[in-house]
Amino acid sequence: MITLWTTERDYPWGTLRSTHASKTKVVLEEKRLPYRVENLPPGHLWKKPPEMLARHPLGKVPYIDDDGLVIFDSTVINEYLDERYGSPRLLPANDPAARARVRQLEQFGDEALLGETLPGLWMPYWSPPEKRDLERMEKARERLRARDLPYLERVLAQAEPGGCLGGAFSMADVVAMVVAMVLEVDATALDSFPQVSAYLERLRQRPSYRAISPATKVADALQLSA
Ligand SMILES: N[C@@H](CCC(=O)N[C@@H](CS)C(=O)NCC(=O)O)C(=O)O
Repeated sequence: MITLWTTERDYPWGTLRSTHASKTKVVLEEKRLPYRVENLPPGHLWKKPPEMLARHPLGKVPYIDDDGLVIFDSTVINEYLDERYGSPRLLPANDPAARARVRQLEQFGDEALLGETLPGLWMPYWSPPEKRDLERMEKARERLRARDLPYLERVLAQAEPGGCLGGAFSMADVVAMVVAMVLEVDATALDSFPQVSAYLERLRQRPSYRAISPATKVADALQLSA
């Protein structure tokens, strides 16, 4: 059985989850792999206790243990799961150009959105409303509107109508699902980005989204994975 270490917590405004670990949850769900969740308190991400550092040298989440094999970093874990457990494949297996395209979109989501833009919007939700840095949150929304969403809108304009980012559902859509999660909590206005808005809504309809949805409480998500 695979164990996934993550951080999740219920709040009155929705259940919040580690964005990077949510990527791995989506892959586990899409591949219908049985897994159990070790839910670390959010403070562990700063304190970095020895048991975390023993499995991840940077003391970050996610990391997994697959029958004694410990792997860290969401992208590495997800590619491992894809290769180790096969169908449905989330990276095109036989076409290097198609694989590069999906990896490129995944990398954009990882670096630009999960790494740069979204923390400014997402981290404040882990605090009560009166303690949130509203200026920081608005700056993140501005960057979304100025850089990240226009790019996704262009990619979607060239994709199959009503479909995914790179043809069939892939690792590129996995990271976009995490974006869907953050923007759902924030109720970010997407009026200027109709393709992105409809696409994120389609992703929220996938059964795998239930495992990371802000509407799914921590305890209920544990039952999904059992
Ligand atoms: N590249 C890593 C990034 C993981 C990451 O930054 N995780 C956040 C939680 S979403 C974390 O553990 N932050 C604590 C820290 O940066 O020290 C991955 O893809 O797994």
